[in-house]
Amino acid sequence: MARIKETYPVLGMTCASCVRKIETVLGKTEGIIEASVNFGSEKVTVEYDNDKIDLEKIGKIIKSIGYELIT
Ligand SMILES: [Cu+2]
Repeated sequence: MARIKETYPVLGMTCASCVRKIETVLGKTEGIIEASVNFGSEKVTVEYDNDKIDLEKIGKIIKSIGYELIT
């Protein structure tokens, strides 16, 4: 298990339900240990197992629900 914890900007959020949506979707994703979004700073902190998922895949998931992860 290769745990990585990083923070990246995320674009496209307009309200608190955007925050919940991103946290919920990431939280249900295999390999993601914890995800928390800060609406004020427009950033997501994600802790994941790099053996199961990588940053590119996380970015694609975020994109699929309408937001953009800046890495
Ligand atoms: Cu919203």
